[in-house]
This record gives sequence, C-alpha cells and structure tokens, in this order.
Amino acid sequence: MKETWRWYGELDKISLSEIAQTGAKGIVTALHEIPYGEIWNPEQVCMLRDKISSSGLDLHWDVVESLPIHENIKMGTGDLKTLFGNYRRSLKNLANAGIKTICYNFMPILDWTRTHLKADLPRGGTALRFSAAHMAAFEINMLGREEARQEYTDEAIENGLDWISRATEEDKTTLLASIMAGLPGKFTRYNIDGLKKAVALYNGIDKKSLRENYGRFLNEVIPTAEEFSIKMCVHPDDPPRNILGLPRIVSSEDDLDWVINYHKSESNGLTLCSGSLGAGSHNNVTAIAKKFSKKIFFAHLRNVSKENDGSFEEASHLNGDINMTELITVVLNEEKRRIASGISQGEVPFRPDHGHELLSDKKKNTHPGYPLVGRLRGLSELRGVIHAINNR
Ligand code: DNO
Repeated sequence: MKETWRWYGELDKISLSEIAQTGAKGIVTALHEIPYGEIWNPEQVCMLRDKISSSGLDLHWDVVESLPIHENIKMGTGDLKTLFGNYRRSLKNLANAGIKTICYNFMPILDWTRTHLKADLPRGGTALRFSAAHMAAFEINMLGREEARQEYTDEAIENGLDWISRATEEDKTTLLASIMAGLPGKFTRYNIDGLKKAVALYNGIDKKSLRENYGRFLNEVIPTAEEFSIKMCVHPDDPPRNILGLPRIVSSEDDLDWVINYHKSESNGLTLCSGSLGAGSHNNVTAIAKKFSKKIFFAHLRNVSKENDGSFEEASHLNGDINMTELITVVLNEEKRRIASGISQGEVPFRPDHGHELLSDKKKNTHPGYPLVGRLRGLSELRGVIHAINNR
C-alpha cells in the first residue's frame, strides 16, 4: 500500500515540505480553482504536477481527488453533451500527464456532511461529528422540510428540536457552515435560500432516476477511461444515507454492486472509504472490502464510533467500530493477488482520511478534517499496522 496525503495546493496551509516529513510519498490533489464542469487543460494539469515533482522532496501527484461531476449530470438536465465532452477531455489531459487514478463521487449537492467540525475529545483536541439530532433540526426547522420527521429517529428529532428552540442565530449560522464545510472547491457554498433552491431542483429525482443519470455518466466516460488506462474510483456517500430528502446511491453493498455491474470494466472501480461506509450500521466494511477487493483502486482509511440515534463521531484511526487490522489485511491480500497474477500497478494508494485536531493544529486553521498533526498520528498508526502485518 502506498502512503499518500491529501493536499489542497495553493489553498492549503500545509506545505509540501511538511508533507514530506510525514513520510507520505504520494500526493492526492485536484485543480480546486476550476469551476465544476469546465475542462482541466493540459497546461494547468502539468503545472500542478510539476510543482509537486520538482519540489525535490520525492513527492508525486498520484491521485486526483476529485474530478467533480457537475450537478446537471447528476440531475440529467442542461447541455449534457458539452459536460460529458469536457469530463472526457479532462480525463485525457490527466492521463497524458501520467495521472491515472481518479476519485469522484455522485452525491447530490453536498459532499461529506457533518454538523460539528470541532467536537471536543475527552483528552483534548477535537473531532468531526455528525449529530442526527442537529441534522434533523436543520432539515425540519431551518429548511422547513417537514418530511424529515419520517427520516430520523424520534429521539433525534426530539433532541434536535429542543436544541434549536434554544439556539442563537450564531449557533444556527455555525451549524449551516459546518454542513457546508465538506464541499471541496471554492465556489459552491449555499445560504439557506440557496440550499432550498438547489434542493428544489432535484424535485422528482428519486433513487431510480439518479441511478439512470449515474449510469449514463458511466457509459459516457468509462470507455475513455479504458482507452487511457485510467482507474475511476467512486467515493461512497458520507454519511451513507439520504439527507435533505435527496437520494444517495453509493451508500451500501447493494449500491456498490450496482455501480460495478452497471458498466463492467477494468476502469470502473471504487475508493474504499472506511469511514464513509462505516458510518452506516447496515454496512460491514471488511465484508464489503473483501467482496469488492479487485475493484479497490484507492483507499481512505479512518474510523468512526456510531451511536444509536444515527449519530457518529470520527474516532482515532485504530479505535472506533472498524477493525482496521482486518480491513488492511484484506487490502494487502488483494495486493499479493495482483502481484501473483502479474497485474502491474496493483499497489493501492491510501491516505489517512481526516484526523483529529491535536496539539498545534488548532493554531494552523487548516481545512476541516485535514490537520497536520492529527493526520500524521493517523498515518503513523496505519503505517504501524501495515508494517506489523507485512512482517509477521
Ligand atoms: C472527505 C472526502 C470527500 C471526497 C469526495 C470525493 O473528506 O473523502 O470529500 O474527497 O467525496 O469525490
């Protein structure tokens, strides 16, 4: 398994030289400044690639995360021909620059979603947290989605509505900002009105029609990915459940089965994100990893502690509900299989996904979930597990 590290380029407060000191070798990044749907042109791709590889730090751009999919593709509206054409051009430009592992997701409107970006940990430091109570209150009270009453537990609704009846305007603004924090680019942040409008555009789009739109996307881009030996790796929904009344279709073993079988191809694969899948009590992450091991082209490793009402908190990498040693064993066994069958480039790049904010992280004010010390701790722990398995 190859150690990689997510870097937000110019937008990141963490420098390449700091990343080099973590021991990671691969860089996971994207052209975050390009609006969704536009072409990543060869000059821009090569400039970022060269900036990384000419740093003299033995770092290389290994994985794109993400090549985002325009909302119109997910909704199946607008000038799809141009959008698909642009996506294919970007894939081709990336492959020509030698970058062939592409992570993307198919979550409507929002990316990963948390209600708290700085939940206090008992021994100091903070974690990302999804409180079902706060999310229910946000949907019912702040967005006016009465239907959400059917989508959360009674306990979560009661606690959420109690909280929001006492919340200040500032509390509500912080909640909205936390929910928006997962969107990776600079462009899409919504206020309540904007979010209501964006959600309304999905009226009439259910799981079936979202799958149709996803299927069309796969049909349009996978042949190009094949032509350039690109590995497309869909990232699971985070959390793996519907939110804001929008369907999510990459949330379970069945969903992954659908993705893989809809367009059978060496280029159609998965990002194994242990924390995203692991936040759903319906998912056994190790079993899922075993079932789809041949399709794992990239991995995000982190852990979560789930609670009864559907809430979860990000745990440190080796604690929480996922048995990380078992999970890593699955990936290492798959790598052995690939080597034995002569598959080149079978090594799975992985990154310590998220991390607690620890020690000096607080002062640095990095992207939520992406601090230096917390991720260094996570990477070191994961590295220890890999080393122990490989050397027993
Ligand atoms: C969260 C990340 C996701 C991921 C995208 C991939 O930390 O794992 O934002 O980058 O969903 O498209």
